[in-house]
Amino acid sequence: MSKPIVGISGSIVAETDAAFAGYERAYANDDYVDSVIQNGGVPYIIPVNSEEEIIREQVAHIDALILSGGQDVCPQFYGEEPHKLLGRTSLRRDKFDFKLLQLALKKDIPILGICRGMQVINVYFGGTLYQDLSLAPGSYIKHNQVTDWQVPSHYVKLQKGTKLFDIFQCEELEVNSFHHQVVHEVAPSFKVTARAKDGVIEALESQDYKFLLTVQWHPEMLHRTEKQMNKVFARLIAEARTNK
Ligand SMILES: [Mn+2]
Repeated sequence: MSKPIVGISGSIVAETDAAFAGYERAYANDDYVDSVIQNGGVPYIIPVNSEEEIIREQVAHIDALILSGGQDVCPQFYGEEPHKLLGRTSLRRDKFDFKLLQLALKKDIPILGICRGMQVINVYFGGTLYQDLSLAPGSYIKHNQVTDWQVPSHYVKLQKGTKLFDIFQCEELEVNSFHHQVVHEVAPSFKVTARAKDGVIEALESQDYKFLLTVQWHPEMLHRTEKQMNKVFARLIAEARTNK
């Protein structure tokens, strides 16, 4: 049986090396690629572009989608002015991610949103974000860890009776944390599936779509050191296989 093709939303990085300073490169972090391979899928990085017809063709070729991490979502998409603590945004990438998501939903393939990907999905479905953690009442945990990325730093509590709980089969999970924004209002038709101990929302899932899950942490960065993190990729790929 052929392996499912897992699309990974790409990003753009401007080269800092002097000879090509500012030169744009299309990329995705290699950990997404390896997480897909280690769990039985075939990874394809989907480059950012603004052509709807091209994005439609890109989606036509994938069996599952990972919306990857990255910049803050432009607050205009949830009706807010940019707060002074807003981080770097990319309007080009927002537009691409929204179109990619729209077309992937139409095809009804399994989707996993990671970090920025979770925020993109929440905003797409009508939710909002705190533009910075300091604006989230009660938050006291460091969610932007300055330790190694493959080391977990805080706990999340999983909600029973959710797909996420079904995947991990435990009530508490140690995760890494590289975000300074968090979900504020949860999009209608989504439910919270995990929270940090300070109440910060760490995972969501759709109640309408068959498999539309989001996590605020980075399971791909942990997949070698914290073996259970592979489970979320394994499930995404298993869903893609039954969908094929
Ligand atoms: Mn966190």
